Amino acid sequence: MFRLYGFPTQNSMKTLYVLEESGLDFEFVLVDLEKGEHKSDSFRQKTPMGKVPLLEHDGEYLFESGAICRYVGSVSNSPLYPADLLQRARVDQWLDFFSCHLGRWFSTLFFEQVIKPKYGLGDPNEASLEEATKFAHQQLGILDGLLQDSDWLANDAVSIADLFAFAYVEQYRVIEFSLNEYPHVQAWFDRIEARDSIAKARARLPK
Ligand SMILES: N[C@@H](CCC(=O)N[C@@H](CS)C(=O)NCC(=O)O)C(=O)O
Repeated sequence: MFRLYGFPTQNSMKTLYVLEESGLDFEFVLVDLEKGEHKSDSFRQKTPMGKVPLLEHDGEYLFESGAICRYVGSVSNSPLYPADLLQRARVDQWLDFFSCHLGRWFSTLFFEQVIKPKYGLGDPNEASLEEATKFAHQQLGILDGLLQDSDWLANDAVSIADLFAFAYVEQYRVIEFSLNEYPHVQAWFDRIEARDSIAKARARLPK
């Protein structure tokens, strides 16, 4: 039995998309961060840091979105996370790249432009915005070149890396960011968004 505890922001969305695409049977449990549900004793007993996403599998708990995506790909024996070690490492390299670099810049922009004003956390930090914008454009330019020759990030096949990265990049819609300069990134994004798993995952979220 798989149960995913999450909230509709990028870290949970990565895992929700991967679970849905893997075809595993699972339940989605909303942990409403706005109501502080992640701070409850019952949630803290499941996960020490009190963060989402959290995966429950047969009474065991796993936190960290990257670890959850890799685990789901492994236990489902899915081609989304290839068994071949080099191919698997090529998927891993994109997970790590998005966590440490391009996804991080999108998350910074989201935090500064959406989260801070929404929750009264102060003015956007201009230096952070400038740094994130500069590196996001630099890295998107390189990614656009790579996606000119391939439909997917790794091994010429859709993988957990594409779904993971998609959850970061989709934040462009709510921040002041355009993908117009990156037609191959936009085409890759549209290709993922057209998959049934994305619609099914989104349908599990509260309206
Ligand atoms: N590195 C973690 C980040 C998890 C995380 O920061 N989750 C946020 C929501 S996107 C959270 O639970 N925030 C509530 C809190 O930190 O109190 C992952 O990738 O899973």
